[in-house]
Amino acid sequence: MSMDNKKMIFSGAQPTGSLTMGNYIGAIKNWKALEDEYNCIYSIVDLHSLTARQDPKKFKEMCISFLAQYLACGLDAKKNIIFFQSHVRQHTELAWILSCHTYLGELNRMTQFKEKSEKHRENINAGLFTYPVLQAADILLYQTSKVPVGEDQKQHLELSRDIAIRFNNTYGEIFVVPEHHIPKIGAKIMSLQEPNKKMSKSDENMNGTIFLMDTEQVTLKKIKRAVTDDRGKVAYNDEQLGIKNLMTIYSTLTKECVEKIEEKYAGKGYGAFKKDVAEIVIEHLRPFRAKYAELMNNRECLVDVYKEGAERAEEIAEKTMKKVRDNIGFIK
Ligand code: ATP
Ligand code: LTN
Repeated sequence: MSMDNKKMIFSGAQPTGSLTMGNYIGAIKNWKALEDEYNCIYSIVDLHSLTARQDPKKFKEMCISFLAQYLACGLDAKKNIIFFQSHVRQHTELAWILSCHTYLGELNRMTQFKEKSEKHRENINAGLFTYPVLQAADILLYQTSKVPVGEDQKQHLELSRDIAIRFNNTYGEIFVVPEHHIPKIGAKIMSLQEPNKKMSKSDENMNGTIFLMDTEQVTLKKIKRAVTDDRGKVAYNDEQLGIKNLMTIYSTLTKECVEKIEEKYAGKGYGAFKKDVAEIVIEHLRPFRAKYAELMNNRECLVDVYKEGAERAEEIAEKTMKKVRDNIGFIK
């Protein structure tokens, strides 16, 4: 990737568990779509994952697996910078500085913090609370214009903007003020079991989540068992959240509009529809699984990707940090 005057994109996902259809449709599929038009930086945000307790051995393996999953989704390591967040020290340095410019009241309003601390009452740590500040540092370090994420990250993105504006007003124009890039359809894929709840990789009920690495049989079973309703009509509306969710998956993977899907299944039952959704998902994921297996058998190639990624990321991050340190008044 040459550092021409293309705008910057930054995004990331936590390497805990494995990628879901929600991560893919809400974020990663769109990352791929942006790789020619922008300079894209995609991070595996391992520091963020520490907000939950990790077993070191398993964590290491999950991180490598995540890198292979990113690449198996089609992200091109030549076109994009792909790296582990913990390899670029500037993230934590900027996070501290930004935390001194973020108000408790702002962090208190974050719904992700409320939800996660509700779910993990035994470990409500300070990192969980300041998580959005580290996220702001990730984004602002790279002079990012756009951040492709799912709907659930909108609030964190707004906070990143507020911090950037406040910082620029205090110390001069240092940061680009980022915008979120949220897809019109598919920004919030729902759980197959509780279609009023976001599909999530940390959900206890694994039947609600389609993992990209699920086997074909498991994918088929999960989709067949997806919760629907008793109307018996394939229609896209908020009264039929389960069907709406399956239609969203269908539509984003095939690029067919929902009206067309409604037409196609008029008069047909949910059984036929679900079978087709499963087939589409399985077909879509087949190359992913093959590529993933190949990459996991070629660890050296993965090491090259993350080492080179960190070097390239650090170069950009350090440029921003120099400006930050200078404008704050730290002695050189
Ligand atoms: P966790 O369950 O560990 O909180 P998660 O599944 O929510 O994880 P993240 O790593 O927090 O995944 O998110 C990575 C990216 O995927 C983010 O941009 C997020 O907005 C997007 N994303 C996550 N879940 C969904 C979903 N169900 N629908 C659409 N986008 C999603
Ligand atoms: N908080 C995000 C992951 C994340 C991120 C980022 C996304 C960490 N840093 C920077 C976009 C930009 C999440 O999906 N839970």
